Parts: sequence; C-alpha cells; structure tokens
Amino acid sequence: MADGVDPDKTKSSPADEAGLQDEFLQERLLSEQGPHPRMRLTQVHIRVGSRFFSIWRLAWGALALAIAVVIAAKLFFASSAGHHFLVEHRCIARSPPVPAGMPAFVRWTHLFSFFFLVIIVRSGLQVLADHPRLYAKVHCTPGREWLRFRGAVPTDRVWTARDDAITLSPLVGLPGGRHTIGVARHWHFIFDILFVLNGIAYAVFFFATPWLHRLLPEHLSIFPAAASCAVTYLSLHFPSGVSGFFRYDALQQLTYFSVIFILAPLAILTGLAMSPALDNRYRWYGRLFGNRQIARSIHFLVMVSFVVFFIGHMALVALTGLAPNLNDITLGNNHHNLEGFAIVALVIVLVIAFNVWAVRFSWTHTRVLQHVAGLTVGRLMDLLFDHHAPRVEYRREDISPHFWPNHSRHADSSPEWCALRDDDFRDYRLKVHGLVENPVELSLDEMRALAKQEQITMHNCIQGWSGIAEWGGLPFSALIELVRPTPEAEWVMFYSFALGGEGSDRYYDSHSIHDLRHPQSLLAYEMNGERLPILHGRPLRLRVENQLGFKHVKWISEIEFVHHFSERYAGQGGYSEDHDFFGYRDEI
Ligand SMILES: Nc1nc2c(c(=O)[nH]1)N[C@H]1C(S)=C(S)[C@@H](COP(=O)(O)O)O[C@H]1N2
Ligand SMILES: [Mo]
Repeated sequence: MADGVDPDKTKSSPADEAGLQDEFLQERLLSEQGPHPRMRLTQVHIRVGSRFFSIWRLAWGALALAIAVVIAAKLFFASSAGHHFLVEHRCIARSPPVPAGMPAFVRWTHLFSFFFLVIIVRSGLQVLADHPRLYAKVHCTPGREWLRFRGAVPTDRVWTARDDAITLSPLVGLPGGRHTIGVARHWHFIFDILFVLNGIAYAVFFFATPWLHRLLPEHLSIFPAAASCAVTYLSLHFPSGVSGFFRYDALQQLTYFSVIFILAPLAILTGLAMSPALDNRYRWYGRLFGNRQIARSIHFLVMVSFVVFFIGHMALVALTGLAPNLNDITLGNNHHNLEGFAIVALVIVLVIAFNVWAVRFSWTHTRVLQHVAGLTVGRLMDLLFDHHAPRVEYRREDISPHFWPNHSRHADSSPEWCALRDDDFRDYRLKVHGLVENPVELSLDEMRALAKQEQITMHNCIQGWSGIAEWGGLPFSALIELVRPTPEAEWVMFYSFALGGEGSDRYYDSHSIHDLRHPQSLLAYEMNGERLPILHGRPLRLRVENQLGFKHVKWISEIEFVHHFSERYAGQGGYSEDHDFFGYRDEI
C-alpha cells in the first residue's frame, strides 16, 4: 500500500456512498457556508464596447423598440404602398390541406420534443451556471466576456472558476444548487440522445410522407409572403381566412421549418463542438464554429431562440383558436371541443411531475444517475471517438492572456507541500509505485534528464472555460518505459498534495494506461516557457490532452499503477467522480 494513501479510504461501503450523497445534497443546495456557499444570481450584464450594461436596462430599450416596430408596421399597413404589398403577397394559408389532420408522427415527436427540451434547457442552464460567462473569442479573459451572470472578476485575490459558479434554484436549473454540473451534464446528455433519436424519427417520416410539402420552402415567393405575414401580425392583425394553425401561412411554415431544420441541428452541432474528445478526433470539426467558446455562445443563443419561439408559439396558438389548435396537435382533428386542451393540460402536469421527481432523484440517487450516464453516454463516446488521435496544437501567438486557475483547495492545504515549497522543492521526489516492476522516486532534475517535450494545447474545463497554454515536461510514455508496469496494470492513479473540495481527502484522479501512452500525455513542470506557477500545480501537474481539465491533477505527490480505479476511494475514478459525480468518461 502506498505511503499516505489511507487504507480505510481505498474501498467504499454502501454507507460511504450514501454519506457522499448526503454531503453533496447539503453542501450544494442548502448550505450558506462550506465549500459551495450559496451564490445567488443577482445581475446579468451585457458588454457593448468596453462597458457592461445591466440586461434589465436593455429590456426597457427592447420594449421601446418593440413598440416602435408595431407603430411602424401599423403605419405601413395603413399606407398605400403597404396596401399594395399586402395585396400582392397575401398572407394566406399556403400549405396543402392534409385531409386526415395532423399525422401521428408529428403529434408524437412534437410532444416528445417539448418534454425533452424542458429537461435539456433546465440542465443546460445549470451547466452555464458553473461558468456564468460567455465569450466571443477563443480566450476566456475576464472583462472580455460579452454576457455575464455575475459581477466582474475580483482582481485583489485569486479567483478560481469554482469561486465563480453561481447557485440556481431547482425551479430553474436541474438539479439546482451550486457546482452541480456533473449531475446536470448527465441529464443533459441522456436527454440529448433521446432528443436526437426523436429528431431522426421525425426526419424519416418527414421525407417519406407528403408532410414534406407543408414545411419545406419550395418556392422563393415564400419570403415576400412571410414578410407580408410579419407585417400583418406586427400591426396586430390576424390574416383573414386563416383558421387556426392547421394550414400554415408562409411565416408559420418558414418559422417551423427553421426551428426544426436550422435551430435544432445547430443546437446539436454547437453542443458537440464543445467536446474536447470530438475536437481531438476531428480537427476540422472544432473549427467549424471557430472555437469552443464561440460554439458555446451560439449554443446559448440557440437555447434563447428556442425559448423565444416557445413563448411566441404559445401566444399565437392561444390567440388563433386554442381549442381547435390543441385538438390538431394532440388528436389530429379540427374539432372545437376541449379534449385537446385536457390532453395538453395533462401533459404539462406530467412534465412538471417528472421534473419534480428528477430533482429529487438527482439528490437521492446521484450515483445511479452517474452510472446510467456512464452506460449510455459514456459507451456512445467510446464507440464514436478514437482516444489516441493526436491533439490539436497551437502556435505561440495563440496562447491565452488569461488562464483561469481552478481548484477548490490550494496545495497550501498540505503541510507536506508547504515544507517542500519553503525549500523551493529541492527535496521533492515523485513517488511512482504500485503494479510496476521498477518503482522509482524521481527528483525534478532526474525527470528533466529522462526526456522532455513541449506542446501548445487547449485546456477544456468541464465548467465551460478553456485556455491555450504551452506545457513542458516529461512524456508519460518515458515514465512507463522506466517503471515497466506489470501485465495486470491498466489504470494509473494520480494523488495530489492538495485536499479536494470537501477537505477530507486529497485530490486524486485516474487515467487508463492507454490514454497515458498518448504522445501528448505529460507530467508538466513548465507552463508558457517558465517554471510551472504555484497556482497551476508546482512542482508537477498532469496534461492528458484528450480529457477534460478535472482529470489534470495539479501538485502531484505520487503516482500509483493499479489494475482498476474502482479499487481506490469511492471507486468512480477520481475525486471529482467520487464527490461531484462526474463521469470518468466525461471527455465529451
Ligand atoms: N489538486 C487539484 N488538481 C486539480 C483540481 C483540483 O481541484 N485540485 N482541479 C482540476 C480542474 S477542475 C481543472 S479545470 C484544472 C485547472 O488547472 P489550472 O488551475 O492550471 O487552470 O485543474 C485540475 N486539477
Ligand atoms: Mo475544471
């Protein structure tokens, strides 16, 4: 057994597991103190030039603009030019009638998209709350975000990305609380898969049935006709002769088409563009949207568009004949009775009930959720991505001016590390042991003499920020050669001097030997050409470029080769996996 690894802590009992979940519940949701004290959303700022404005002030501006647009539309509607335009391009039902009413595949996929999107948006907001800033460029420089849900980053003290996370009420976020991104991602990704399957089912029917002709814009005349409808609606009129939503007018057709065939695919594509694993496997893909931060910003704007569409859609459904509209979308008939209304009311009650259950389940069966995600999302990731593809490298000019520091507890939480630091790490020895033929203790000089490699790569934190930096250090493959793992060794544990967030154990994480043989897996002692800064892990930190940041253990004290990570601590693969319920395959 390793020195310093408490044998009692190497295996978990069911009671421990429950204990961990209790801790999670209290600290993330309820407590005002502790590692995750409540941090409510109090401000939303948008940047224009170099100044930040409160979004509420802009909301008044938006209201004024909306009134101006309505007045302009009314003036145009009443003018003779407007009259001519509206007569020439009439806003009438364009789509061919479907005699049997709304087909079943539309009604069912519509229902499921509503349900899935509620979960996806709620869990997505929770993910955003973990790094509540959005950037327009590749770098995540404080003060350069275009939208932020917090104040400015303090400059008088170290401010980590963990400090920056805000608390969401479970009414808004799934599961609610602070720094619950691990759980939120499980919901988000599981429901993403369902959403994509639903979309595929829709597309198959869409292209195989005459429904195609109701939605696919087939003639350029749809654009002036849609403009004519926009003027009609904006001047607060309803198109004459349009009864309900059943036969679409040009604007409706164009809007529905855009939501289904532009917005939804864009949500999926920008979501995937944030994945380091995908960026790793297909370089061209990551560049499709410029970079991870632009993809993240677009992903957010797509969500806003969905919500805006939803509100407008509901308003028009209600205003153009609620009862027949709801019969159309539920039962596929155009009757004027309240059956459709009753069904929709029931669906809403069920969706709310599911959300209440989902929040509770997140807090009481966190481990189950983590495992379900591992078996679905994780497996899918294994199928799709080759973990060994080389990672994108950048140029010196690309290095980020600000690299967010991130940890819950600094290494000065360890007296051992403090003693080493006081002597400038002269006595530091990296212990490498476990299932190896040649256990070693290496000084920094000995590591330098073994082999050295430098690389400029992008670091992707699970919370949402990223940063490009140059790293220099010992290629892990050279260490593997030196210590000669035994045939049983398949995983490697990395232990930090620093404590983890809950403060009872040290921070640790694991990697497969497969990932560590990757030519860009490093034990780094340099950052941007200089000695590794204390904040970023001096004397030694890990770089495993195809993985998210939480697996890059900083302030490494020892390395242990094991058969499987499940033999250590709560057995999920690392401190964040054990305590924050991250997936060990969370490289997406
Ligand atoms: N010891 C220790 N290492 C750690 C962490 C931590 O909390 N403790 N956080 C991880 C996370 S979540 C990230 S994103 C990176 C951040 O590295 P940086 O501080 O150099 O940006 O460190 C990782 N290594
Ligand atoms: Mo992170």
